[in-house]
Amino acid sequence: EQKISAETLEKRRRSNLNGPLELYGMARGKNIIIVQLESVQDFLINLKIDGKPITPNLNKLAESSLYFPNVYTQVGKGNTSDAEFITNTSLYALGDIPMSSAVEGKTVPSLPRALGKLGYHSATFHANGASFWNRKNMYKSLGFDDYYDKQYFGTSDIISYGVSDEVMYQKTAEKLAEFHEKDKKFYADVIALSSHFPYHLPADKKKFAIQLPTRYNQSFIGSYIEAVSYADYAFGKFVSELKKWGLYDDTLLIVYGDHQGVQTKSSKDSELLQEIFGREYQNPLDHLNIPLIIKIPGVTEGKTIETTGGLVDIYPTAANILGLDIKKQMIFGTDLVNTKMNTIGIRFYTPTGTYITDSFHFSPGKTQDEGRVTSLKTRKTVPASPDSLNRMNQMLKYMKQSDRYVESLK
Ligand code: GP9
Repeated sequence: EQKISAETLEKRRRSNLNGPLELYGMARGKNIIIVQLESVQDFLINLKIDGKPITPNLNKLAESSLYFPNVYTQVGKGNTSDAEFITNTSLYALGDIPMSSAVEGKTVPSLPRALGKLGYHSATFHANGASFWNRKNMYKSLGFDDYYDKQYFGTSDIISYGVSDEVMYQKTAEKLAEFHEKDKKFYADVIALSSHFPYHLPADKKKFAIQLPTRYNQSFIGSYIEAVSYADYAFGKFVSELKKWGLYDDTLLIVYGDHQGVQTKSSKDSELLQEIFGREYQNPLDHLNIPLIIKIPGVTEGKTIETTGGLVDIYPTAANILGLDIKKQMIFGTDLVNTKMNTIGIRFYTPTGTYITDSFHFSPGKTQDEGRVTSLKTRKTVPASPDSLNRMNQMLKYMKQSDRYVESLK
């Protein structure tokens, strides 16, 4: 098996980029806030139900940002914590073991480490305890300076595993304002929580969420949409807080969904999804599709970038906008602003060998003859061609190289 170097990866990335680089260094030296939204899928962005938007605050942000509607989750067994890992490293999750356990005790090259060299202070913010998902150890491996968890956020106004997103964002903004006052450039990795399964929004929070029509009553999809709508409300308050503290205009803000949230518990759920999509809900093209929004300080004109991407691409995309030099780092993703075409591998929630390109989704079968290709545009499925099977083998090699690299880290 061929060993790969950072240089080879960089060459591969470069050969697939449109030059000269767009948006390069546009947010150099700015503060960075990454917001990882729990269970938020892309179809909710700009969706209206009987005329009412579900995520008005995210929609508004997307209008003045780069919005990537074709990005997919790539998490494995570590779910939310895997999403944190992939975003901060541009390495594939191994799949059958949470990355927080896989890298315990190791030193992983990462976004917080790269920013640390430039004098940034890095911290994570999450309302649950940091021992959940072994995060405490993962944050150490990733080189974060600090984490703020349950101990900092307290136990008032609980939704699911921790304080409500409203409380979490408010206290996060206060802490960021403190960093700012002390003249510390910061990178904040904020992991929202309120829209966590099983999406039981407390009665006193319902007034902040979308009021769904009665046909959504007692449905799982209705509860999911309501919970995400509340998460959007709380996110909107975070944006106001950042503005209040004078942080918003000086910050690169990256927002994305960590992984899928929909479950079809009953035929009613399937019917509601059919109504929303105007066709059958598909896995993985609908199910694993998460939103990615990047707000560049000073840029007010929005742009939709259709390139297919995965969590693995967030770091290199941010690095281009920040003007960060990642040449010497093993980066398995690509810069979605400048890449000509992209292919991303997905496993664990889909059979190993699954990949998505800018035009199709490849699904491996048990035998080569059973491989299938689905067009992103028409959603029509046809048998896999030899070319698409070759691409699968290339993708598998690539993912293996990422795995070997993770295993080789000390
Ligand atoms: C709790 C939360 C759990 O801390 O992050 O995440 P999930 O169950 O979605 O992986």
